[in-house]
Amino acid sequence: MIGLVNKIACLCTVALLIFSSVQAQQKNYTDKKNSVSDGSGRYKLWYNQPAKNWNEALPLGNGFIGGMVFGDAKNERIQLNESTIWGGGPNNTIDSNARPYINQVRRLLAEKKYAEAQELANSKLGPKGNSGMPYQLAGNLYLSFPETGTVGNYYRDLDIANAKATVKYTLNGVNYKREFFTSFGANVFMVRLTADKPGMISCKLKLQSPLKTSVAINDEKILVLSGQGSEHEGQKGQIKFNVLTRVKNSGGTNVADTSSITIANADTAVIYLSIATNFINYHDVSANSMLRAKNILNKAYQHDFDELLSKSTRYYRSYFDRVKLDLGIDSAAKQPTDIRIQNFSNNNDKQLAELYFQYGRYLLICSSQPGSQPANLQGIWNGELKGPWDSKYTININTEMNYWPSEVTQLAELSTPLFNMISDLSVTGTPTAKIMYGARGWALHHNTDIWRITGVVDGAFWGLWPTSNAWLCQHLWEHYLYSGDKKFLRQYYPIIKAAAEYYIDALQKEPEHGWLVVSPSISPEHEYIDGKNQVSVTAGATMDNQLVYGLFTDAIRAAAELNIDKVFADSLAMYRSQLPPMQIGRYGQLQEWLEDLDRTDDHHRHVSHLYGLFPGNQISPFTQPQLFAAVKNSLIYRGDVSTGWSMAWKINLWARLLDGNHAYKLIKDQIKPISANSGGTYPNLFDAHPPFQIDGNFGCTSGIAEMLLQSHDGAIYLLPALPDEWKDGSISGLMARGGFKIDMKWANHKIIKLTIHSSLGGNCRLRVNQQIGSKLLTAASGINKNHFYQVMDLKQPIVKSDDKNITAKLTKSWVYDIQTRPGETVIINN
Ligand code: FUC
Repeated sequence: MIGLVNKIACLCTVALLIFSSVQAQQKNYTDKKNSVSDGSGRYKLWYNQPAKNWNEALPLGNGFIGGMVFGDAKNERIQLNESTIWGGGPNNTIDSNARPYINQVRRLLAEKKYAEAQELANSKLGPKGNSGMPYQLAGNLYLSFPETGTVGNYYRDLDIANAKATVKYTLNGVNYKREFFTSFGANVFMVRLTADKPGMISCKLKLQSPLKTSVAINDEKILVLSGQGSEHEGQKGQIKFNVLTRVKNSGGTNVADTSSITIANADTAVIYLSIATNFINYHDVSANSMLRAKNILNKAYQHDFDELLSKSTRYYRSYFDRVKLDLGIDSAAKQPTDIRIQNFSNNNDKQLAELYFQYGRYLLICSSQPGSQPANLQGIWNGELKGPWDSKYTININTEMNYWPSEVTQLAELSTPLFNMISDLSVTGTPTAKIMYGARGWALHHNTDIWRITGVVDGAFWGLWPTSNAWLCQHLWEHYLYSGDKKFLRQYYPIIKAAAEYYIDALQKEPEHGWLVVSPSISPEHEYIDGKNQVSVTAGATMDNQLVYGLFTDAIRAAAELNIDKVFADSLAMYRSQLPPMQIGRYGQLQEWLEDLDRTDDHHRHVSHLYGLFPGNQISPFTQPQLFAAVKNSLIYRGDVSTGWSMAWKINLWARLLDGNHAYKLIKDQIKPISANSGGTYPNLFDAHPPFQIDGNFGCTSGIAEMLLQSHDGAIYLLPALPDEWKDGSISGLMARGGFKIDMKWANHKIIKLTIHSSLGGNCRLRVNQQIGSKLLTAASGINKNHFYQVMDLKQPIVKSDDKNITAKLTKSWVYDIQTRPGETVIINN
């Protein structure tokens, strides 16, 4: 083994020597080597300096462990995460005294005593000391290097095509290189240190953590950090974890003292690092973390860096390579990433939009893997003991947004952790439904954590929102729509059904119209003005109505797909007919609440009532033109600039409003350094709420996909919202509902080549903004017979606006049908 390591080290040294002589001939090394024009730097984030702070460090991860690489030449820091290191321990937050107060709040809302309802909710229905547990960091791996002198030729990158980070620099005439990756498969964090002269690698390794920890060296010369998650809000810290580090060097020495490892005069050194916890599931923390971490480390240690890297890269690329986007490239792309972010809103750096799109896919692959926890507010990367909003799961938008790109950008397997969490929540939410609401089924509020809590957190003003079960179930149904996987639907149907049962029992009859409404609830985190009071609690918020309408519809359709439960489905249809219709208010807007309370100067970050447009698939420009126009008015009133995730949502919404230029304007608002009044993008391309929140990254990736392809409302709409800036381009591998995979190339806004891969067969109905003269296509007529394209049958809206003719203004489009067989590929050249 050592021989092999030496050989590899020699090869590396030769390669480095060749590399450095080439480097010497190049004046402007970084520009040339990393220019995207030759393709080599297309998927690289790169910089001419180390990270000065966390938001400049570069993220690596494999769904289980994560690392932020800072890249300082003399003092390297890798901040480490493991997805199951959380504060507290198994618990739930169900409020067993809540029910009578919920009933009282319901009565007050029905009597329109809103301020009183709010007061009662605030005093009686808030959390009882526990607002969920924080996701915590494991600690840091520090490498300190003894060299003094001035660092030259500094270069740092993250290659998202290969999930690998690199740091290079010259010091005292030696060219150094550091490589980092998080192994998919072997589950270790890997570092390789090399130099172009022998014997030049010397450094000291230390592990540190702000959590309660101890550090020691064990018999096998392994550096061991043993730690424990924090006690938080009365919950004892029950997570135990271990970080293990072992070095394999060629040449020189590698000596351990009591709390560090010192490498001296090595030719090459490879660092293996594993992290494991005692977490088994939300109610079981009985695993042996040390044993787990040792097994992982020892197994990985039998393999060389390159061997682990090539296996890991192969796995990673099996996801990443599924979608290719090309929007073109220009000279703006020659700059380092931090400079490109600063310039993006002025220079139409098309390739940066492409990089940002792919970065969202990279981040999902690295933070959500089958068997891992779902991506939380920070994905898997959090450098604090108590990150922003505890770095947990906010399920009134943020967690859902994390998974918006997964189906459409062909990463559906990565939703498995979300689906598993929904299964858990359907269990922990059952007593919540029963005890708090006297209902069957399952329910939870606007947050959860690794322990799958389901009670109200952060105060009733924001937290008394019980409709997240419906939104989560939408992801289950959508997975079926994309995949046609009946086995999956059969497995999850009981969870969808139980959520619907919750609403059958919990919906309240609203006195004025007799509509069935969710009460009490809120339009997420927003408030209306009642006299002098700001009030959030309400009955029949538009988003709730849409969510329940969607849930009932999906449950009815799921039962039909599975050919089961007809009686139940019929009863749901009856309840669904009693839900409130959408209402167009006095300003021509879609009302956010049951009463017409919207304000035209309201720029709140949440756009909850627009759920029906996206991701709800309920509002069609073709069959609901009034609603479509009202949504547009609401969005215009809300404005563009906001927090990171809010802008990302608006990209999707403007795409659904078929306005590519406005969607692109939002991309420009998002890909820019943060300012005093808005979110934006950090130098490491992380989305800024601010602070860092990963949802905006995922939301923007999804928004770009929605601009290029949509597959709801009865057809696959190709290039529905193409901005002027992207008049030429191509994309391959985007998914459309019904199991269609689409590749297309366009020039001057017109599709010139289209490839449809049909995995399930059936009618493929296309909508395009151009005529396509292909014998393969016939002009479409009637309803799309493909059952994955059924359109939701909505109630007619109530229009209060004076403008009774409010309607959508649409550009002409053409609709074609093409019959496909399962497994067939159809190519259309135009
Ligand atoms: C919701 C949002 C905030 C933030 C938090 C994590 O509370 O309203 O803006 O995104 O989640």
